Amino acid sequence: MGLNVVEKILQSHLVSGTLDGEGEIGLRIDHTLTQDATGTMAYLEFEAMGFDQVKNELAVSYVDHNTIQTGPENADDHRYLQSVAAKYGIVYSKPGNGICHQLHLERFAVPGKTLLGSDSHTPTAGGVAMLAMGAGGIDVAAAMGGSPYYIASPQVTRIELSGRMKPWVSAKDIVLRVLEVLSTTGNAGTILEYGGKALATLDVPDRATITNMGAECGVITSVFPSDELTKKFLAAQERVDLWKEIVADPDAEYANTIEIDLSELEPLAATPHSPGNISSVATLAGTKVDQVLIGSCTNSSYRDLKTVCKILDGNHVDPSVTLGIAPGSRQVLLMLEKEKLLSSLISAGARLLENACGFCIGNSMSPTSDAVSLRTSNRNFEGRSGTQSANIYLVSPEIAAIAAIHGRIMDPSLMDDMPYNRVKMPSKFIIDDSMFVHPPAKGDDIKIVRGPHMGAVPNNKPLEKDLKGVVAIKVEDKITTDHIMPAGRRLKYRSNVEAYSEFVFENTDASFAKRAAANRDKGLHNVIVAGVSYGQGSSREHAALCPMYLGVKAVVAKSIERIHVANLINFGIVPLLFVKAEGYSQLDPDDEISLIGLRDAIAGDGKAILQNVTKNVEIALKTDLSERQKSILLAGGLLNQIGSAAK
Ligand code: MIC
Ligand code: SF4
Repeated sequence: MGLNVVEKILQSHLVSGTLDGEGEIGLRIDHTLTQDATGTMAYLEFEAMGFDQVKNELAVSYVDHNTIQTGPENADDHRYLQSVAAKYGIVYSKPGNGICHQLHLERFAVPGKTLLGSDSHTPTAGGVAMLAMGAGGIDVAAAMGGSPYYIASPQVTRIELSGRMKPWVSAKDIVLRVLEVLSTTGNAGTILEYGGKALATLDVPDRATITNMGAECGVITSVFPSDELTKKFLAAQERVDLWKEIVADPDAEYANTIEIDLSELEPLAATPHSPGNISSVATLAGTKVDQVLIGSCTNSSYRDLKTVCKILDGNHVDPSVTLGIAPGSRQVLLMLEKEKLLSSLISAGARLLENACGFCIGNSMSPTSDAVSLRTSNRNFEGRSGTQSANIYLVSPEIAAIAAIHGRIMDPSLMDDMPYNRVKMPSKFIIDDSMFVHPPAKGDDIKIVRGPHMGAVPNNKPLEKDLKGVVAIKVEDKITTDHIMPAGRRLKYRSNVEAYSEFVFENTDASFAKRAAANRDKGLHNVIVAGVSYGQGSSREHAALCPMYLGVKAVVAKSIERIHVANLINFGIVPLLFVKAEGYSQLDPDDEISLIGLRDAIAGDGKAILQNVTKNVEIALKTDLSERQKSILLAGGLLNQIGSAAK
């Protein structure tokens, strides 16, 4: 039987398990990436594990999230990251260089290799046939120390693309269509592999938009084949020597196939408050817009911004709209500058923003109360923008730029006066790697510089025999890591778990952190009760680490998303699922609960009975853990386990 692209890459990196879609597989990791918001903790963990050098082929530490620098915390963290990078053999990308995923695609991504990143949009590099996965920082730290990364032996779904996109339809609409089909839940063990005749119409930057936002489906990753267009992209980046062809064998098999005819696609939008709420732009036409923000790792490439420049050229932003534009990298900026395109943005009245995450993570450009904000980014979770009452719509750069001019969402198919020019990828990009700082050959003498606001990685105890405590909070379906651990103005506490923990569930239940800490101090175990798809979205391990610090010992949910399950296990929090969905309605906040023999249940078959002492009912729970996961949980987390092995 022939192999598909995913199987080819997996097979050449397999260190344990089999590709039969059952159980867990271990993969050798070639590249790692971190960004500053997750990186500080990842490197503290790397240090705590006791390694003296990174062991994987290439490790890059990007600074792109916390570049606001109101107060010294962010800058101190950047200095820590730079010193750690020099000491342990890591390439450091300075703030101002660009967004990690855009930069890794441009300058480092290699077809056929594996990449593990402490950011959920790491799959962006799948645009050049890299098997690129997001993970919690501690998993990335372990991979830098040479450990394999473990995923469920995946189901590969083929997305068969045919036809050609109409004017005003672009890559964002393809991935929005995929989200419409797959939704944001229930895809945890899946990898998406793109194929079909229409691949010839999609350059690497288009492909990277698609693999980037595929993360919103909750899949392991998304991958395109490596073909002639991949070669063209690598040649334009002066890296053609790294190209090799990786295509599916003609008789390759897939668990599922989804067909998308690009010629039938219309411009689409994700409406508030989920990337999975898809509507056509035509049905939203006329909606008044207050803010338009173009950028983020999904849509900030040269292609995207040149498209915007062309639309804005000779036009002006509507007086009632704020338009902000954040290029993805210095390369993008340099290209626009060389082609004298920046003036079209300035003349149109756009605000030029730093080439960083910025608005996307809600640490700048929060819109007005109740605003409608149109963005080209990938997440529109409630409150993520920094304005709880705002309504965020996710669209392509084309749709965003037109709306900025008109002050409302426009259906471009009804606009005869605006010609559509599809921007082509250049045959050569401007290369300037001067903001990557390479480590010295030996970092022994380098001193790590720690800012006064940094904390230590908190310890956890091995899993106790019984769980006895309270339901500390009960939440609904689709609770994202942005709900659990807000970013935005709280981002600057990322390197201090004690300080950051005060904001757990801040926008859902402001008294949670205080109550949980009080329970912990009384010796009670805290339990989080949740609905479907708990822990969607970001890879931020703080959404497990900070609850652990507050004494959370278990999450009991209808379902939990992939990266978050791994993060919970890594910090010794037991992920438990209701055997019957009605178990959810038998638990309320503050109920006294106990789970006698939890440790034995985890070591055994994962079946457990939770006693709701307050209501006098028994609720059946289960977990489905590999032997590896069981031993991490029993040890009280990965740090306890690897730390003792590395020393
Ligand atoms: C995000 O888009 O939510 C982030 C911020 O990039 C996160 C990482 C983080 O929380 O630092 C992600 O996607 O993993
Ligand atoms: Fe940065 Fe936004 Fe991309 Fe996350 S989704 S890496 S915050 S640009």
